[in-house]
Amino acid sequence: MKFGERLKNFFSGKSAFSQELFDDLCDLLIEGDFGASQAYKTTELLMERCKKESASEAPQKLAQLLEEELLKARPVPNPAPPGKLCAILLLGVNGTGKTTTAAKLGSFYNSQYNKKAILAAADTFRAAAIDQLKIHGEKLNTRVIAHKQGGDPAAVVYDALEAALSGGGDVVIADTAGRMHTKSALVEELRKIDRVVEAKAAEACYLKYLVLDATTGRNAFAQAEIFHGAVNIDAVILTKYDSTAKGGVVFSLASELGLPVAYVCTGEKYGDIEIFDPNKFAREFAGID
Ligand SMILES: Nc1nc2c(ncn2[C@@H]2O[C@H](COP(=O)(O)OP(=O)(O)OP(=O)(O)O)[C@@H](O)[C@H]2O)c(=O)[nH]1
Ligand SMILES: [Mg+2]
Repeated sequence: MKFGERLKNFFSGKSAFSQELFDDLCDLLIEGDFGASQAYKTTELLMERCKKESASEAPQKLAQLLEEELLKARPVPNPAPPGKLCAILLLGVNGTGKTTTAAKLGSFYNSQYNKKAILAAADTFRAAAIDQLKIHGEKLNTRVIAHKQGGDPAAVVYDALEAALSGGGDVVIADTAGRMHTKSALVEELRKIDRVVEAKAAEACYLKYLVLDATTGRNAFAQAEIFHGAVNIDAVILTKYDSTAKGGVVFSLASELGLPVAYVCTGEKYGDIEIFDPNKFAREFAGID
């Protein structure tokens, strides 16, 4: 059952508003991956509103409130300004869906933005990572720039940018490693890639997306804090929002870190990616519609 169904059932089973109802709602929001402080804050706000306004409209009010939380995030930067080279880094811990998302984005940029993609295999850490990206490249008929396993990821990104700048493509999408020997090594590596892009493609539209697995709940928020602290993230891509994911983490990413969601992925196929719609998401989460 999608989380929205649960909120919908919760509201439809209530006829009067009581302290107990708000306590239960708060618990439910926490269960929905809201995070405790965010859940308390939202419940308080909702209580205030219900006092002032017609209580029978409360479910709609909740959707409105959630929508407002989402709109607190910085706006998502234009992902594909016409005539400009785009450089995209996909970051995130292992298994969140970076490699799959790199392929999906390559195909998306091609079909939706009319930009030709080059995929950069900057995850040189894991043995199969390079081949995994190459297979996607073959299926999508998209060029993949790769070095050997254990190579310097920043050099891979450099070569991919070089290829794009010399006319080979309009967007470089770099898959990065989700894991290193130590966390500080990973952060250093990401910062180095960051410096290469800044230097090599200063004019480019440069976007760093953090790929988060929606099924990991509050853990995703902790990952966002770490990555955002290490290299400023522009926006989040939420993957695996297709099974039992609750999605509440999106609201605290917005209100506590100011991070917007750019895309949502809902499956393993190349077409399973769409631009995030905050209004639709808030309404679904709140069980409205
Ligand atoms: N259901 C579903 N599965 C997904 C989605 N995105 C990725 N996956 C699956 O999640 C698994 C991990 O995906 P990868 O793209 O390899 O993840 P990664 O972040 O590159 O992993 P590492 O390279 O190990 O760090 C694969 O089995 C993908 O098919 C999604 O949106 N929905
Ligand atoms: Mg990968």
